[in-house]
Amino acid sequence: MIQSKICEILGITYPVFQGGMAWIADGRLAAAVSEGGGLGIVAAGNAPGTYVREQIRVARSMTDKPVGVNIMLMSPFADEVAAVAAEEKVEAVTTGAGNPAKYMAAWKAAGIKVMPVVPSVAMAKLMTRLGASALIAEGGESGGHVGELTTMVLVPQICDATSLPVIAAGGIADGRGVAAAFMLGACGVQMGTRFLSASECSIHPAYKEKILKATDLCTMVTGKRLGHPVRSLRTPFAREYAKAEYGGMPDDELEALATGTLRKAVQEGDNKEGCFLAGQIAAMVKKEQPAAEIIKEVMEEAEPVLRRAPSWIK
Ligand code: TUI
Repeated sequence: MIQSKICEILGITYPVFQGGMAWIADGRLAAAVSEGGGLGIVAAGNAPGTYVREQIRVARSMTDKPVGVNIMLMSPFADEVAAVAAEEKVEAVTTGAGNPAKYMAAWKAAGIKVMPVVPSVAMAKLMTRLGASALIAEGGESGGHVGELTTMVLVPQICDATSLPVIAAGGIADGRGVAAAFMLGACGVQMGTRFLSASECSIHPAYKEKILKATDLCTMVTGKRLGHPVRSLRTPFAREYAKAEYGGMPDDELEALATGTLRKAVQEGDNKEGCFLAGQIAAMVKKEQPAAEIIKEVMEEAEPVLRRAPSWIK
C-alpha cells in the first residue's frame, strides 16, 4: 500500500484528501471519505458558523477518524468559521481563495494541522514561514475558483519552494493522476470532482448525471473580469454568463447574475440557472460508487504505475 508522511502527520491510511467543495462537502461526505481512510473535509463555503459546526458534528457522529474543515477565505463568515474550526478541534483545516495568515496562530494553538491552498511560489514560502503543516498545490484544471497555473507546472515548483509535504490537486481522478502527482514530488492528492460521484455525495441527481455524462471539453472558466475565475460545466447558464461578461454588463449586475447559482445546481439540479462547478477531469468520472471504494481504487491503480517504470519506455 502506498503511504507517505502526510499519512503519519494526520493519522490517515491513504494520502487522499477530499476537496472542500462549497454546498457539496457536508458532514456525510466527509465522514465517508475519512471512514474510507482518506481525509474527509467539511466545506464552509459561504455558510455561517452554525452550519459548519453542525456538519462537523454530523461527521464526528459517523466516524472516529480525523476530519478537516475547508475555509473559503472570501466568505463573509470566514472569521466565525475559523473560530468554529478551533472550538470544535478538527484535526485539519484547509483554506482556499485567499491568505489565511491572520488565523494561523489560533489554529496552531488549538492543535490543528493547517494546510492552505497555495496558487504560487510566493504564497508557499509565506505559509511555510507561518507554520503550515503541509501545502496544497491546486492547479487550474480543478473545479471552482482557479489560479493561473496548471497542476503540472505548479506542483514541482511548490515542492522546490518548501520542505513541507505537498498535496497535489486539480485534474486528478484516477491512479495515473495519483502516480503523476507523486512523480512531480507530491506526497498526497486532493480530489474534488471524482468525489462528486460518491454514493454519499448528496448533490442533486441531475448534477451527478451531468458529471457522469461529461466529455473532455465540457468545462469552461468564467468570472475572470471580476477577478474570481471559476471553472464549471459548460451549461446554458455558463454560456450566458460568459456572454454577459464579455458583452460589457456592469460589474454589479454580473455579480447578481452569479449569486445563488451554485445552490441552484447542488440542490435543484437547475440546468438553466445553476452553476455546476466541476474540474476538467469530469470526463473521466465514470460511475457512482462509495467514497471508500473510490479511494481504494485510485490508490490500487497508482501502485503498479509507481512501483515500476512504464512498460512503454524502452
Ligand atoms: O478555493 C478554491 N475553490 C473554490 S472557492 C469557491 S467559492 C467561490 N465562489 C465564487 C467566487 C470565488 C469563490 C469555489 N471553488 N480552491 C482553492 C484555491 N485557492 N484556488 C486558488 C486559491 C487561492 C487564490 C489566491 C489561494 C490563495 C490566494 O491568495 C491570494 C492572496 O494573496 O491573498
